[in-house]
Amino acid sequence: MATLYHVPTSRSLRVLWTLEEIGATVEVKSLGVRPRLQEPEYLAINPAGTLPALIDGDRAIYESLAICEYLAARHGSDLVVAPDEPERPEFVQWLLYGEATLQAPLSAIARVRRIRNKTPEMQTGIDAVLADARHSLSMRAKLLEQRLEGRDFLVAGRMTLADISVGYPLNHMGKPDFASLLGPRATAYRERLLARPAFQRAAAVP
Ligand SMILES: N[C@@H](CCC(=O)N[C@@H](CS)C(=O)NCC(=O)O)C(=O)O
Repeated sequence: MATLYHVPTSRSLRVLWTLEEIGATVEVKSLGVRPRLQEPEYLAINPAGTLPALIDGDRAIYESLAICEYLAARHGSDLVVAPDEPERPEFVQWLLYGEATLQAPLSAIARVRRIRNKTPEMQTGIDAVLADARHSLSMRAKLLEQRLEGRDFLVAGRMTLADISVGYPLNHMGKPDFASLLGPRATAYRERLLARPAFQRAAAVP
């Protein structure tokens, strides 16, 4: 059985959510909340020190969405939009949007906030970087708002990995400073995704 390296609220949540949606399981190794970059044991699994990682026999996969795709495709799940379906290009676009476009400024904000308290002398510069990332996030969220007009899901008229991809950053946008950047459709979409029993079960994994 494949092994998933997991930390609650990290991107391994996407993988657990995928597994819950398709009713499949893997062995889950939870690493707690300590920084992985300093743990030689985990660096032997993934030299980059990032989460998640999936080990399946001789195969190691380190990108959360690649892991989701691998597991969903292996189970023949329709969470994957197949190459011969009309909305396959949109599927790939929204799959990548969730990580590369929407999550990127959120990760930048989290990273800069972590160093802010340690470097008070850099306060002005740091505030400028945060404001820039927040502006970027608000612009990027507009694309999502537009896409959701007349749609419950992002592509193919059904729940797919694209929704799981985008659902991950949306989950982190619940606090008022981020929630105010989402339009009404994205807000309702976020609530629908997070209310799914599969998401709830995945988020409860310690
Ligand atoms: N694009 C990668 C990003 C992986 C990533 O940056 N994961 C974060 C946790 S969500 C991480 O491990 N950061 C380094 C650390 O916390 O030590 C993916 O989707 O898996």
